[in-house]
Amino acid sequence: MPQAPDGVHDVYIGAGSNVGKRLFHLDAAVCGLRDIGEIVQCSPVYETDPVGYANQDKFLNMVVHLRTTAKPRELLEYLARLEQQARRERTIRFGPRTLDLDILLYDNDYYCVSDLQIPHPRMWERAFVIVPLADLTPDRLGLGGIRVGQLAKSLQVGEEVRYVGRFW
Ligand code: PH2
Ligand code: MG
Ligand code: MG
Repeated sequence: MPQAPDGVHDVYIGAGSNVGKRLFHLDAAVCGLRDIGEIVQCSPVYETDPVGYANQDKFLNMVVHLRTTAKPRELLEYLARLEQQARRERTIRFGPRTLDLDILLYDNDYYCVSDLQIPHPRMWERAFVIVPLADLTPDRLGLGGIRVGQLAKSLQVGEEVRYVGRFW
C-alpha cells in the first residue's frame, strides 16, 4: 500500500457495539469517520463474546483503517462525539455500550498522555481487536515482534470470534 502523504496519518480504529441495533451503530461510526479523514479500508464485522465483563450481550466488532490529518487528541475527542451521538452511557467498566471507538494504532507512534495511550494498551491480547486488524494488515509487527496475522491465529483459540459479513 502506498505511504500516506506528509501530514496525513495512518490510523486503525477499533469499533464495537453490543446495545441496540449494533450494525446500525457501526454504520453510523463509519459514516462519521468519513468526515474526519479518508477511509482506506474497513474490516469485516465479527460477532464476539464479551471480554472483561461477562454478564452482557455479544458484541459486533470491526476495525477501520483511516487516513487523517487529525492529531491523536483531536481524533480522540471526535471519536467521543460519535460515541455520544450513539447515546453511549458510561456505567460499568468494560460493560455494555451502543458504540465504542478506540484508537488502536497511529502511524508507528507511541503516545501516552494521561487518558490516551497508543498503541491501545489491551489490544494485543484481544481476539476481537486482532482478528479484524489482521484482515487489514496481517504483516504488521505487533507486541513482541509477532505479526498481527500470526497473533490472530493464536488468540482465536481462546476467544470466540465469528465472521458475520462485509458491509463496507
Ligand atoms: N469492549 C470492551 C470490553 N469487552 N468484548 C468484546 N467482545 N468486544 C468489545 O468491543 C469489548 C469487549 C471494552 O471496550
Ligand atoms: Mg474498547
Ligand atoms: Mg473505548
